[in-house]
Amino acid sequence: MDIAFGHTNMDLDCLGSLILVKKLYPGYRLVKSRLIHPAARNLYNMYQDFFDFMNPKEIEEESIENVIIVDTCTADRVKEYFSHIRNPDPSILIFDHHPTENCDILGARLEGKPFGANTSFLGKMAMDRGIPLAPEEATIALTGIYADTGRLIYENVCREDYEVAAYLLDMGASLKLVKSFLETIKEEEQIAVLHGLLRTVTRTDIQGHSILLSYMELEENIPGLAAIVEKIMDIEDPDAYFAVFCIAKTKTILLIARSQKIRIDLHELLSVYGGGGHQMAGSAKIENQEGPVFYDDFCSYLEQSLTPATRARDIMTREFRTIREEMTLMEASRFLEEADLTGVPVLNGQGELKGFLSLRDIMKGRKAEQMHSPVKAYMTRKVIASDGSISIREVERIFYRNHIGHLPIVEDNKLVGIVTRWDYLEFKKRQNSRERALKNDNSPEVTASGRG
Ligand SMILES: [Mn+2]
Repeated sequence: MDIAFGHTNMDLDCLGSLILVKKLYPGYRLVKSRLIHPAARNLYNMYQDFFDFMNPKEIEEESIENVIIVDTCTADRVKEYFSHIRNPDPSILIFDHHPTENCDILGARLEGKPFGANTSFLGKMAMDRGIPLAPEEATIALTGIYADTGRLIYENVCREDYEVAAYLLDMGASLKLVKSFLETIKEEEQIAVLHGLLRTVTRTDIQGHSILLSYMELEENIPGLAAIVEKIMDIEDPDAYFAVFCIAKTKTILLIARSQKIRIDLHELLSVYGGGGHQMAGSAKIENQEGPVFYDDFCSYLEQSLTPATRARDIMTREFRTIREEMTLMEASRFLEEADLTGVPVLNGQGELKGFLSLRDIMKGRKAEQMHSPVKAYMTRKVIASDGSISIREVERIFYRNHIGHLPIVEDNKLVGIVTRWDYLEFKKRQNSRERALKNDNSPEVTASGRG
């Protein structure tokens, strides 16, 4: 017999992947996990007939020849199945979208693709082979993609996620149903935790990053904590959020983290705690530690381990033009035109920043027929300036709040640079291409033969 399964505590991406395995490898029977992730329960209940799952116990009597594993390459997450496989040496094929360098499944052939969802990986294969899907199957698969990509908006999203989503829509996937399966925060206890976290979460600046931290003690683990953490991420929009839950009943600490920045690599950060996940989403389970002690330790660990954020001084233009306050508006106007600028900082004889003159200010002088007046009569005196240590996020906030496009950077009373809208946009562009390059570097197209 040939079988396929995903990780323990099957989630929506797991189910999406499995429904496609059934199409791609029709001879394989699907085996269900003892645990189904709370977020996946409704979909599972609705569509169980489409999966036609076997229980792990039922495979005990069978001789298993081929095994397909989806959405994990960690032995620990599939041990519940292997304990029922009598055959000591089945051939194993893995399809996984997680960073696959840590594959520890004995003798497996590993196919890795860094797509946002694992379902996209199998969906791409089905699409390329022109395999038709029933609308229900397409709905299941699309739910898996939406779940793992935050509805196609997380940083992990690739072109392929979109392509496969389009293919699934063509196959009749229902967005209405997908949406209903994605509503994860419904239970009263989840809403209570959400409110509790919103009350207690703190925002701190660590190495220039805006970080959310929370600590909460729970009597027992409740389903869907990750969904609650993501909800708070949406509301608060930090660079990263680390939520520590101390579960009294099992005496374990659960750390759930989400990041929006490639510089805050959760996969790497949480590996110290034996945790795992992606760069942008990770979790760890910590045993035998006092909650408050762990929380304090973890906060100082973050202080030491986070790569510093980019600062205003890293992106500012150091070569900039200035004018003197005694210059006439006429001269200033010509100067701006020649230099092709829309505004310029104004300095006094000591080189101190005294104001900012924009085209708009010159217009006012022109209307009043005062072009021979000195710049200082028309310049904006209340210049919004900053020192170079502020984060890019703060630069952004200053631009938006004050409707300005130039931010002079002043240090020791001297103008040392200017951050313009252009500098900011260029930075965002570079950041995006760096993230893409990094993602492509990591594309784990390997055939691992790890033993474990
Ligand atoms: Mn997944």
